[in-house]
Amino acid sequence: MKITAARLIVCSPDRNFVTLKIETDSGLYGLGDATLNGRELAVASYLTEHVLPCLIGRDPFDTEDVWQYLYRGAYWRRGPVTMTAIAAVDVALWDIKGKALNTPVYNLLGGKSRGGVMVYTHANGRDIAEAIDSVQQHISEGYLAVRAQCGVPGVESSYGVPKGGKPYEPAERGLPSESLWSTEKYLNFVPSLFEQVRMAVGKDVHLLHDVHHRLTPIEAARLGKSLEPYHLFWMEDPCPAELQEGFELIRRHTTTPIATGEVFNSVWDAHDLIRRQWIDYIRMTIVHGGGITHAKKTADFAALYQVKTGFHGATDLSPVTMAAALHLGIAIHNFGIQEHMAHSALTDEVFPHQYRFDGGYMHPGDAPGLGVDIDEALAAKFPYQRAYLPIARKLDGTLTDW
Ligand code: CS2
Ligand code: MG
Repeated sequence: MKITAARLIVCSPDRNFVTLKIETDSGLYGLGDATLNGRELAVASYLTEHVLPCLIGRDPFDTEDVWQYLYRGAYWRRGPVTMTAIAAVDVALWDIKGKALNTPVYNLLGGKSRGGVMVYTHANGRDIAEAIDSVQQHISEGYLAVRAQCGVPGVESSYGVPKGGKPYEPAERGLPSESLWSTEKYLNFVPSLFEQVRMAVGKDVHLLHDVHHRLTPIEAARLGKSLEPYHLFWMEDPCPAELQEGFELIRRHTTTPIATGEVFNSVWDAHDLIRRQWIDYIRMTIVHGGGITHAKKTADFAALYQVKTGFHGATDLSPVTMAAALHLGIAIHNFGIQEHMAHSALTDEVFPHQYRFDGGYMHPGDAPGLGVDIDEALAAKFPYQRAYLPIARKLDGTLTDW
């Protein structure tokens, strides 16, 4: 089998997506997600100008060699744009491979290790009462695990809390918005949030929280200690992770489990975090982490150190990534949990898929390949619109991590 064509479908059904379609001389095609929130066209250009011409004539079954060709052959290595581009090619080739062998991709990754993939979803509120209502709403939908985010009294806007009652969507059209942040107010507030949420939902529901890179290691240690009575499933992205050894300081002070890595794009970003067991869950996901090929290698490396997966799964990762993550998640032994921030109905219409939610778990479905498609005619009705993630400043104006 040979690759005969490779092209991008850039669309914006409620938010921007970049999708790679690779076609073959057998008539089979595969899809890959190339979406990098706020930098979508950088990846589109990298693929169109520098990658796709090199694919024509190659055998789509050669996923390992194509991956190495795109990784080592570029000379310049790693980074979110490069690794998202490589991921899109890799996932499309796995999709083709599954279709050609008439089997779901999970059967090529070890088969099913579990009946379904436990997922968590996002709950939020402008205040604690609203946040509790949102958590309880998702529990009533069948979720066994819920992330809780809340407005912080005295802080203009907090990460993860939508404005104007709309569903939370981090990227905003137009130029980057600016929000103010107060670590002190946040650290003084969050323990009361989880004291009241835990009291409202009882001990069995898995509760998660995303700090979103905003603390120093000692501040994260303080937060982790203060949350121990509420036994969170994890405290996510407690601080920026360029300084991997900063997590050792957090680890020294608290037993609250730690997850990080959604902004990572190769195993090297997490090498020390994993082998020192400074984290409990690795979040680097398929679309930004080099595809199924590299995500599986990273998961297998993490398994050696008792670190589980907790892949990123926000709405800015397309249903193609959701499908791929579920195929990998149902197969690997050290699966932890999968984020599932449900896409909009329009997005689901553009990307018809087999995966389904049932009683707190998701299943990728048994269609050959990934079990996801794209309705190109419908996608064409929603052209790309530049959008940015917000930026954040401290109360004194200092730029900080959003
Ligand atoms: C968040 C994301 O889902 C998460 O854990 O960190 O919403 C993140 O802010 C966006 O994916 C960034 O594009
Ligand atoms: Mg996050």
